[in-house]
Amino acid sequence: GSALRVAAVDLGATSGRIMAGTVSARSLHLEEVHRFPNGGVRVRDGLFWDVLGIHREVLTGIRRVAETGPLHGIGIDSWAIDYGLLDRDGTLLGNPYSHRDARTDGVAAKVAATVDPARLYATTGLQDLPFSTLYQLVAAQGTAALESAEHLLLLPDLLAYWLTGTIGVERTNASTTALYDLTTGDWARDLMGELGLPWSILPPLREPGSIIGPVLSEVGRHAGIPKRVPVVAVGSHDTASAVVGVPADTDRFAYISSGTWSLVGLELDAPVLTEAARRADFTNEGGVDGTVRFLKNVMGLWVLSECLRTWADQRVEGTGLVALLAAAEDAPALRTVVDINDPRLLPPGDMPSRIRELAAEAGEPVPTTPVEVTRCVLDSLALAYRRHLRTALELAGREVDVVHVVGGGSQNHLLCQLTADATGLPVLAGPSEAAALGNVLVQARALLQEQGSTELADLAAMRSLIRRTHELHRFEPTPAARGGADWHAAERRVLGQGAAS
Ligand code: LFR
Repeated sequence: GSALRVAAVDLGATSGRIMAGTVSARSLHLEEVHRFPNGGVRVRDGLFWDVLGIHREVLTGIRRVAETGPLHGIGIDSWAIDYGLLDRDGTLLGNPYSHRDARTDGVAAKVAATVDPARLYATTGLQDLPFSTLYQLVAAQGTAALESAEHLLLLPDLLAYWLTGTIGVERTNASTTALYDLTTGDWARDLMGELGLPWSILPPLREPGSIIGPVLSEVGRHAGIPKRVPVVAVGSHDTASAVVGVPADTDRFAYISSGTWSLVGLELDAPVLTEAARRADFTNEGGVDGTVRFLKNVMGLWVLSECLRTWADQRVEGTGLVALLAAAEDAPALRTVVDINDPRLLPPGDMPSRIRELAAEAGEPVPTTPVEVTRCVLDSLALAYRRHLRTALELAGREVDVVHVVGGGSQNHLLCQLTADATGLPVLAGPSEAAALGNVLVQARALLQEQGSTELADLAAMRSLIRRTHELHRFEPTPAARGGADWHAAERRVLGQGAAS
């Protein structure tokens, strides 16, 4: 058949991108038509998303796709967990909070007093992140907004609602909220009821790959988007789309979706809900086509980007990313390692100081220069990948031959090399726009199905098309790192730091 051309909206915590994706049986091409900065907006003591601004940028991007060629579909993915509330008129009740806002501090412990954490894990299968949607709703209890709410929408669903007028929550993203029961495949209404949360605000679930509906004509007219373009539910959790975009050619692979967060894990057919998995605090999120994303959230390049922001604010010389990475490559390896998942690294703010505090507290040499801090962050990330990947394999009873690194972090060659060294496995890096590719491919399959075509029938077919059309970088463990003795010793140091999470 002829090529399909769709708009993939891929929203990250630090930037949003709208891509034109063109797909045929033998070709897959992405063109970035619009990119805009994103970030939390502080209002008094709250940290919010500028969701109307995001909506405007999304419309601009979609219009640009339409202006430069045909437009057959629109798909939206974003970071998970955060949500907006609608009142009974369908009006947004205040700005969505960022999950990095402090209102959830202490909430997890409060909930644990009511709901046994073992039961919470058996129901949701999720790593106990302090900012889950569940904990955010508990923090919002008693607020006028929650009391007036008729509908809860996750961010991609809110944006899709503004395009189509249709209310629903896509399943992969629902699975990240801790409001979703992965054993029944439905919302965890009982759990919400026990916590006194209004479960009736949870909308119908929708499947990745289903058609949400056409763009409303008045929306299209104002925004310059052609009539009746279908909005398609993709894996609306960006990590679900990124895992679709992992160009694996076997099932013996692990992945790291490397962006603001690093999501480190495996694709499985069934969740791992053992007591060992709970103690290791591993996540079972829902993937496209019924797969399970068995993974660990690692603090990710957030730590480095907050360092860069701090140095830029303080006008520290020589702290551009390229220069820092080049210098960090020559800096002594594994000199300072910290527990990169320490919850104190979660909020925005002066990150280099917090890294120094963690190092001092752990009795590690305190990194002083930006280069030393950068090297410490990258070594500590690679060390976390090593440990969590090994744990994932043990818990799932699996073996792998390769680690696929996708997302923006796949362009960080030093981190990729350290990852190969730390894990002792070859790293295949790229594509950096895996989430947008996964978004495009799931849309394309849905639109092809409408035409009666069975092209791109499964994940293997989608991944094979990515492999044929995108170049990957290969990183082998360096001979000096073979055997992993240095990494093993460094890991002992971090684990000795106490509550390594
Ligand atoms: C990555 C991501 C992670 C999720 C975190 C917060 O962008 O979606 O998967 O845990 O952001 O939503």
